[in-house]
Amino acid sequence: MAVRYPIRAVAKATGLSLDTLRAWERRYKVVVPERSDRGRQYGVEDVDRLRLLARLVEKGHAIGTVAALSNQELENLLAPQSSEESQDPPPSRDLILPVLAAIERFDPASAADELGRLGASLSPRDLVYQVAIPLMREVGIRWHQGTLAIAQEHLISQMLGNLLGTVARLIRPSSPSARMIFATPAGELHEFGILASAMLTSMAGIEPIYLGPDLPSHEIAEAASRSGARVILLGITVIQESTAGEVRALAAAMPEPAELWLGGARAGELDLSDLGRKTVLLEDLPALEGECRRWRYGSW
Ligand code: B12
Repeated sequence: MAVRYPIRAVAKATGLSLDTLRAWERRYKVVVPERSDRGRQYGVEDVDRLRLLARLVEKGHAIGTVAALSNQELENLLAPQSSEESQDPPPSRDLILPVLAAIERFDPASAADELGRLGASLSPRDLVYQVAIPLMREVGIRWHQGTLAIAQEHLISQMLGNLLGTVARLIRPSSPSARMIFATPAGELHEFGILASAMLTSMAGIEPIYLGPDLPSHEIAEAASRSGARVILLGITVIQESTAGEVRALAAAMPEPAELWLGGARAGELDLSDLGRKTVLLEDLPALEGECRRWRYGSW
């Protein structure tokens, strides 16, 4: 079944307001979504096209002049002039500084307001790459320097977790083609990698079933059986005595034909050679996005 997204999810994924989306469709027929009793239903290709248009308009092109171009022509217009520009823009510290300042002065309400503002104005992908990752990195540095207390780290972890969770729910596709379980093994508390992963896969039309951190293998396997998930994705940031055993037990207990995907700073240290399962080791988050594209254009 083709993946379909409701208009709110498309607004979130493209950064366009509901009014702009409706106006562009009415005036310029930029995309023609299907209609159902749940309202407009957009395909993945509609979302891709709207993202291209949104980026061009942000760069100063008038929608009236680009609306009729093919996707290839839109991509050509966006093509970087130099190879340096072809990378994602480096995260701007300006975005996260107000959040950090509020946390430093123990002002959770302002920090939550700032994060909420960023969540509302950025695309989910930018929220991951431009806010969540740099923010937690900076928190880590300050925590190690002793300028941020553990309580402040917990505060920001909690807020960021809530924000990413809310956005992941908002952009959940209305008719996903597959389900994926997100968890960390028992003893692993670092959860931002799997939260970020859940957001990125949601944008590829996969329904995330987010179980969260620190789960025994039999619970994860049971959830996969009952939900019919095609992939179990585990985040591994620290290696503990139990980690390899938990992964092994999960591989033995999980249902056929589900795949086991692993990512995170220490995942590469596990021996995955004889798990008797299809396993995918993800180098980083862009690699996960690549695997999701394999899913999107492949034959799952
Ligand atoms: C927040 C944090 C915590 C929080 C976690 C809260 C939460 N809800 O997640 C708490 C306080 C619980 C915690 C506890 C501990 N932590 Co800690 N923690 C961090 C911190 C500050 C940020 C980690 C983070 O979330 N970053 C944001 C994520 C998105 O980025 P990332 O982890 O760098 O991951 C990148 C990639 O690896 C990849 N990725 C990550 N996960 C995944 C998953 C998939 C599927 C994919 C595809 C990619 C991917 O994407 C990210 C972007 O590139 C880091 C320091 C730092 N600056 O990184 C230490 C750090 C990760 N912690 C560390 C340690 C040692 C611990 C503790 C053992 C206690 C301690 N001595 O401090 C405990 C262990 C807890 C446990 N049993 O799991 C070490 C790990 C060293 C190591 N790799 O062995 C670090 C690096 C700090 C350090 N330099 O010592 N921690």
